[in-house]
Amino acid sequence: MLNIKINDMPLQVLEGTTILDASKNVGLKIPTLCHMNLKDFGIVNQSASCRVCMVEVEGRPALVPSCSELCTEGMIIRTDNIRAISARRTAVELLLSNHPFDCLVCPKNLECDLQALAQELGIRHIRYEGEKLDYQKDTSSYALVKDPNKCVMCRRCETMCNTVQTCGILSAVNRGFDVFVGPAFNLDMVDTSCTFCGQCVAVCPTAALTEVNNTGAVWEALSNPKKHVVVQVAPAVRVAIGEMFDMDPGVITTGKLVTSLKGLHFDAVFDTDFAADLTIMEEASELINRIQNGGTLPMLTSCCPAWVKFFEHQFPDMLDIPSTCKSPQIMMGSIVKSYYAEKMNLNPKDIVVVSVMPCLAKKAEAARPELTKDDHSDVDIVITTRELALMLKEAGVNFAGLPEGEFDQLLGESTGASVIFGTTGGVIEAAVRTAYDWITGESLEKVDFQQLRGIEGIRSATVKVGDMDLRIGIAHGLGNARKLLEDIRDGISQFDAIEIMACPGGCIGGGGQPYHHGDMEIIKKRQAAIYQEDKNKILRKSHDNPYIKKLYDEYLGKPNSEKAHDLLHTHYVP
Ligand code: HC0
Ligand code: SF4
Repeated sequence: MLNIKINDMPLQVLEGTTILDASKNVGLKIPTLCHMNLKDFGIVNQSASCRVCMVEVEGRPALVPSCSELCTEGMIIRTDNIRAISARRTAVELLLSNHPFDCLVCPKNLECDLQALAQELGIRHIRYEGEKLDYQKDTSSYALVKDPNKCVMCRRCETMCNTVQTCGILSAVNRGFDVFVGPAFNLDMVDTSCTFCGQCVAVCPTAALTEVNNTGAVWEALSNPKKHVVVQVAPAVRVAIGEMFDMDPGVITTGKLVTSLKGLHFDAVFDTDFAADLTIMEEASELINRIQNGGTLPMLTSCCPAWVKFFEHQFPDMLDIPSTCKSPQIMMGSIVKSYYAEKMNLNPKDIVVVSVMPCLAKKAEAARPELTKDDHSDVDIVITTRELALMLKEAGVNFAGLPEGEFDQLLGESTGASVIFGTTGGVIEAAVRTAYDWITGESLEKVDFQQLRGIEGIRSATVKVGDMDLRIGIAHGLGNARKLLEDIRDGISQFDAIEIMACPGGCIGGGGQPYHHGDMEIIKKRQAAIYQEDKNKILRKSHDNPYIKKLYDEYLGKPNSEKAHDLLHTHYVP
């Protein structure tokens, strides 16, 4: 233990503690900008580049950045004197000196960490206003927009992309005044091996990285009387959107969400969870088929589009391992434009499928040519949780006060198995619930598989299914996924089935969710809410969903039938 003093307060701290953490532990707030410490996921950005967290240490001629400076025995620290406060103000003013002043129309208005700091530090004019950068925005992708003029070189995105996701897309381009973070040679994002996971967007403190905003396209579709506009909502949206309306993290808002969408006048409000049940029917059948007929094992889940992009780019030699199932969002689009269109006597070309997703990669997924049939896409427009919240705010909806609504049938019923898709470990748990019943011919009583749950980056468990030991691997975060896949390729790990989700925590931590501003408790609360929603359901196995049975009886035949393959499966491209 070390003995230190902060602002005259004597303290004991463990060796290795930064001044910032020591201060935080006793309730002292030091402002930060570049700093990021997502402890539960082992994610730390300690570039100390912004100089916003400067403090005074007795005996040191210069101020020190509290985020990277470790406490030492006898250290005497002041976080609150005028010298430290002035230095912070100067650091922020220098950042603002070349920052665009378009806060009113900026996509991060009221969500921007730099704006919040300027407010917190009482900055009312910029003493050093100077030359501005004038780079083109990169709008090359379906998923994200990069505006180098708003980059403050905090390097948070770089840490997420390179250290956590191991994608290696983002690093410093140019030097001195001209510097910003972007891909090598300032390539367009679409020409890189970006997975569009959106984790860089999730942690960017300004609007240097934001999602492509598709809300205009949704408003336009809704106002076109010739279009039948259907909306679907992903599992993780319902446990997060409330945060945008001052509700506590982890509040389940499924019914309010449905009511809000009906209020926007969608012609039908469907649940991606229904399609998640459908995915399990196809995926569990594929797994059993591979196990019983000597097919390729392990089978990897394929519903996370950033993960799909990642393995296409990084493991082109292993493209026979992933399941061929389309993701639930795409399965829903495909079924809407076939089964539902037939039932409703609609021309698929007149239907617009809108998805509300916690994810940016879902925007890019919907545009994949492999997911286009007879000249129409399965899904037409994807908006994030944040974008839907903004639409509802535009419409003046009092979300927290809305009554509970019910999804529309035929594609609105779901089981607990599908809700847990939204968290790491959930897809594979859902698959096990169905595979167990199908392999053993018995009905599984205890459907909670605690051994598959948790937040560690890589997990493994063996589940007894009849006489068989089903070996399961789980990873979330692409760096963890890379490690798991390399171990499989090198023969170090052997599994039958593997679930991978690109975002830390799974979809609950997706790049399109309300900003968590580094508070991991929020992700944990969303996860707890997902499991609670599962518990609240009467039906908790996908194959028990009566509308899924009806879909197979009336239209698809059996899982993995020719028709099911045509509509619900895909292929991957290196
Ligand atoms: Fe997910 Fe999904 S669970 S990827 O995280 O599988 O985005 O929520 O919608 O498609 O269902 C995201 C969330 C989905 C899909 C589902 C899967
Ligand atoms: Fe990297 Fe993901 Fe951002 Fe692409 S979207 S630059 S892969 S963090």
